[in-house]
Amino acid sequence: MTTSTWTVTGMTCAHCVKAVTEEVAAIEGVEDVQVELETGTVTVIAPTGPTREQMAAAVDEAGYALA
Ligand SMILES: [Cu+2]
Repeated sequence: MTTSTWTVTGMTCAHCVKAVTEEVAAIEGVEDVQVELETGTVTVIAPTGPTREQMAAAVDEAGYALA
């Protein structure tokens, strides 16, 4: 398993956290997602990856931006 951390900008509430969590969790292979609202930190656990492209697409889909 690989743990990667990312920063997402624009999240302001629990709804934002839920939206980002759901989109990132839908990336192929992702096993766990932890989103910290205060810092915008998104921790992803997966066998490999995800790639920056996958993360950017998922975060964009949720309506936010990958830093
Ligand atoms: Cu929100």
